[in-house]
Amino acid sequence: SYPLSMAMAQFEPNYDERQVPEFKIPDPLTTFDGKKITATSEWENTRRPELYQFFEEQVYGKVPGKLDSLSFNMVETSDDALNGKAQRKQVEVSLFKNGKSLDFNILLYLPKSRKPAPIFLGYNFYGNHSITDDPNVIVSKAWAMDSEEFGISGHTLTEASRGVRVHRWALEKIIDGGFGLATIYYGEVDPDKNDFSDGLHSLFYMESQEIPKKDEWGSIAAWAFGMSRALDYLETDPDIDASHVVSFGHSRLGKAALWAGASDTRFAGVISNDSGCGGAALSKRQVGETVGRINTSFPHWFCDNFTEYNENEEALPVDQHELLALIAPRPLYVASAEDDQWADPRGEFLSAHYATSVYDLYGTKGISDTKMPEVNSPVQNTLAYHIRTGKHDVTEYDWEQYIDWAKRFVAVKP
Ligand code: GTR
Repeated sequence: SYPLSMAMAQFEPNYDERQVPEFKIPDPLTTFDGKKITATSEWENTRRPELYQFFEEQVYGKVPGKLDSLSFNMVETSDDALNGKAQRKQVEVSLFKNGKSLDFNILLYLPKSRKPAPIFLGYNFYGNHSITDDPNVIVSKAWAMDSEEFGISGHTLTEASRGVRVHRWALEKIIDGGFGLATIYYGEVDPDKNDFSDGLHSLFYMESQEIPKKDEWGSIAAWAFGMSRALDYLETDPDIDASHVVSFGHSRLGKAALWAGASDTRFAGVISNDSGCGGAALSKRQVGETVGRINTSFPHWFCDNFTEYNENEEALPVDQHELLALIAPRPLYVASAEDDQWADPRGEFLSAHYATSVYDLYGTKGISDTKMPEVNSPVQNTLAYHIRTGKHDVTEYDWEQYIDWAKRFVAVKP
């Protein structure tokens, strides 16, 4: 391979290990001013807060204030879902701030065999009705990304996309495993476009403000905030074991699931499915998608301060393994796919490995090996990792691992 010129490097993704720049992994257990952390109390009182603050102000952006109020409205419910195995609920969550409001809908399936049930909570890309063939699931009226494949045009969801993402949600397996599933259409919380006039952000503007400030939230932080508000609802539902809610997400929504888990310690566990750049993958490796590339393609995902690291990853005093470390010692599963080199599977693996020192500090087990496991050979500890065969997606195989792991590390049956 030929050395790339600096200008080309911005546009040509690198997949060659030999071209990975040399860099020092920032030590999760050394403070920014060089103090060694040796006790969980020091981690919790000193190091974790400074790391959290960095990610908040320089990467995802701060939530500017608190809601005035929120309310929950049970829109629909059935005791006879999934051939009688499950209970279905559709709950509208309304958020109020500065005289404005925003609604989003949680679709819930709960196993009738286990009450209260632990839950996987995760966003979907194309509407709650896309995850199941169940004709009773309400079609969202929110803005959607057009998709020829799924028959979505005019940014409007219709019956045409019912069930188009069934394969990404192993619903029967989840229910049979004794878990519930809660999902939300992410476009109801913040439409995925570079437009800050709509979605959650607009509720929080000071007078005459039109876009978030440089250190204020982008869309990922808004989606994470939405997950926390969904958790507020789950805590009120007696059919749900809200102390065992796992935040789950794929890709951009995996980035949101990680940030939700880092910023809200009520989440009992986190699953990052192929989250890649700005998610589980180390930024400093610059393999596949880079900070400059993601901030250019998706200028609304992160806070504006993050653009200071475009083509400048070496200036980052942190890396994404320290985002993972913010979740410690809670169970965390990082998963990659072999054909998803854009998300840098090796960078996701190493990130889990380098977060392990914080799991060790708590006496929990992470990924101590520096060698990546073979494909389809999960390593499951409190911190777990797998790389499966196949492309950027969520598969039955992924869910089989998540369910097994969650049974062992998150919600152990009495
Ligand atoms: C890609 C993006 C990734 C990932 C992915 C997805 O276009 O570059 O960071 O988020 O989309 O969400 O499927």
